[in-house]
Amino acid sequence: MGGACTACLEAKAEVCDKDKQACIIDPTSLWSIRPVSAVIVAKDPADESDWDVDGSTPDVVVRLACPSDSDEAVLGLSSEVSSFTPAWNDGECSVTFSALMKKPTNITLLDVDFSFDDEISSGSYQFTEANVREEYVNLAMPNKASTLLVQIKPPQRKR
Ligand SMILES: [Ca+2]
Ligand SMILES: [Ca+2]
Repeated sequence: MGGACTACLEAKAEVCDKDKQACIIDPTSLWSIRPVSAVIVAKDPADESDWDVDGSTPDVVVRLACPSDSDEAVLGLSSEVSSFTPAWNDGECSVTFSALMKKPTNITLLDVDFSFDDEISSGSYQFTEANVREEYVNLAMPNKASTLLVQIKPPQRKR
């Protein structure tokens, strides 16, 4: 017995659901949401002005609020990258698969300034199991200011 479960993917944190005789993603498995890269439009769509007064490239940070199994969100903050096509290696937040399926993840892109930061875009995304299986999701952020590629990083394998 258990033939259907022999193909469960350890790399995707799959476990066997014995009742369904199927592989499901372990609800307690810990994934990371990571900003990979973004494409920022040349001008702020709100008023067609440059992101910075001198017309220089925006100084982009990504703020993530991952859902958790409690009411408290888990935050991630990327480093600042000055580019219309910024890319990051940090800024991830961790989330259990069950929390990720139940609640949306909040994402904010900011242009860092001396006084008040410009909000480039901010949105709330309910990721799906299909997103998790595909691992990379390209999000069209609200107000058409940007697109953001995020990675839903599989759990590190225990050794
Ligand atoms: Ca600015
Ligand atoms: Ca700036």
